[in-house]
Amino acid sequence: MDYFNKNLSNEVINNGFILLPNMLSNIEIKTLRKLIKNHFRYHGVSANSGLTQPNAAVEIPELGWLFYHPKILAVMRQLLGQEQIMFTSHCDVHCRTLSAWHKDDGMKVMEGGYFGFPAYNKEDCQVYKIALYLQDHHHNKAGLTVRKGSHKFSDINQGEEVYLKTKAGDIIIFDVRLTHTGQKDIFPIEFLNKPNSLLKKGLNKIFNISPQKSDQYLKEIYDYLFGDRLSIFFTYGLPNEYTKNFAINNMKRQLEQNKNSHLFISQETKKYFLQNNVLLAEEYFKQLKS
Ligand SMILES: O=C(O)CCC(=O)C(=O)O
Ligand SMILES: [Fe+2]
Repeated sequence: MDYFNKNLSNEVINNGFILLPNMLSNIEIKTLRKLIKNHFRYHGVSANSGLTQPNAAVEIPELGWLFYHPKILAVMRQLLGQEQIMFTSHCDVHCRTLSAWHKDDGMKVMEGGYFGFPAYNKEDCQVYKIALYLQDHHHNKAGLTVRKGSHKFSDINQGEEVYLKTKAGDIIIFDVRLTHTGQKDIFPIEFLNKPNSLLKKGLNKIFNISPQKSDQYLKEIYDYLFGDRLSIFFTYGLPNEYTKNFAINNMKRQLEQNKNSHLFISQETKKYFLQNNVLLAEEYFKQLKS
């Protein structure tokens, strides 16, 4: 099934990422927005000036269909070059969060990162994350910016910066070792950054409002005017030791953030994964049981 992009694997192996337009329909995006907004009314953990739900494949069972969506599975199989692929159970959902340059290989989270060691030059290390933004980002800088080719080295300052102009329904697939960032500035529109910093200085001088407090107010105003910035990140890989280690160690991080021990996806989602011939890294999570 080659209907996406003939050079998919080459592009991801060389650059570390690819943008695939129109993977989800408007109705699917609308359904996801509703589900996630509702979820964050009562759940989620505070992170990066917004809310995050780590381990969302377990914590939000209604998301199940997204992980075995036929288009997503087909593109992952094409990328990995084989029928057998593994779902890692990693899924973070974000609402109104800000970000900074980082990699998702866990090197800043635990000793040796999720792979157990720096795996930047390992060819069999093929663990790929899907980024799905639930609104357009082609007219602002609140989507994903990546450093091209940076999955091959540890220095997060290395690699040409590329902003990915996504529309709701597009996906980005990227190597978890790739350096990337989401929205860095409260106003993700370049020409507003200068007036914003002048405004903050003024508020500080006249009303003695700290830059942190005014950042918080300004962000609330921006979010109110432009709507909640929602995104879903989830990860698959080749069924091998790299993917298993990534899944186990990343699950430790997710549980720590959630302060619980909810390890397994629902029976219903598991059934559909198995029907779709997807291997589950959760088979190796028994060792995480406390
Ligand atoms: O906030 C974003 O858009 C990026 C999030 C991200 O990089 C992550 O969840 O690892
Ligand atoms: Fe990330």
